[in-house]
Amino acid sequence: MAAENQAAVTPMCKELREQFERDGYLVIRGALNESEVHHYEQALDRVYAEQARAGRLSPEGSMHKLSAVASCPETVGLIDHPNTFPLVWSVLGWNVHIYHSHLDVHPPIRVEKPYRFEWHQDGGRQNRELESDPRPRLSVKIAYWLSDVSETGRGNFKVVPGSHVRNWIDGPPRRDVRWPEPEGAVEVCAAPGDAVFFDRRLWHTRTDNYSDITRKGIFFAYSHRWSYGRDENDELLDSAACARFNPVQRQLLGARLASAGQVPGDHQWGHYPQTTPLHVFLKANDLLDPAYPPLKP
Ligand SMILES: O=C(O)CCC(=O)C(=O)O
Repeated sequence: MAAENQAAVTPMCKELREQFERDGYLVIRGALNESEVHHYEQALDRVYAEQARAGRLSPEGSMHKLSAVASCPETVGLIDHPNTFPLVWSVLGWNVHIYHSHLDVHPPIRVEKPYRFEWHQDGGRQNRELESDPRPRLSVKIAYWLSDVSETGRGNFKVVPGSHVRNWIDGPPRRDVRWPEPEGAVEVCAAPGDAVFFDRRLWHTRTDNYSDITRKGIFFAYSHRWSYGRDENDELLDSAACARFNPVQRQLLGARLASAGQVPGDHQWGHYPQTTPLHVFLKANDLLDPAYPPLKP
């Protein structure tokens, strides 16, 4: 699936940008076709079976495995998928990487779980350590759905539309204290192959899956290369598999791009656009945009 220069040449259109700025998320219907869904689902099932054999599932049998491509190299084609990746560079620009990713499998829950308030914005301490209101976006995330969450109650992703510009939502004094759902919260419904693209500041939560369908999804969070990655890809980047990835994919996975005599940190900071594969690709396709600072030539 990892075709050379897979990144597509269609930037986010004005209407989608307005919708994204208003709601904090977009649903991309049919981002993956049927055979892609099959391919990625099989790969995810393989990792799930390995984790099950190794006794690494949660008590209720779920998997939340970090570093998606390192854990499952077959998923590499998702990271610069032509139907979704243009949304990432349209918003964040070319100096990006994947800082956090996960493979998720959530089988039906048979015994009711204790209540826990799980609403959050992504980024952990970013939400304490940044002082502005609203806090800056910093990252965006794509969720690919491989199971059918087209009806509510199947462990759907739940969001408060428009909440990405609010630093705070009302919540309980402790996470185990039952609390009303935030006003306006909706479960996002998606068919297999749909993707959800969201701003990390969007208040969101996973819901418990009490349906009969195992919930399966793969998540990739993108941020700028000057922010520290949470994924662990060192072994992957040294592996034979990585040699088959295209240059943009290697950039996204955190490959060292500095050449002899260059300070690696300077490269991460974006000092060398001419050897940053996504910049090279966007420039070659005339996709740099003087009107949008992250994409200024
Ligand atoms: O799994 C979900 O539906 C939500 C995932 C989530 O909370 C996250 O990606 O930060």
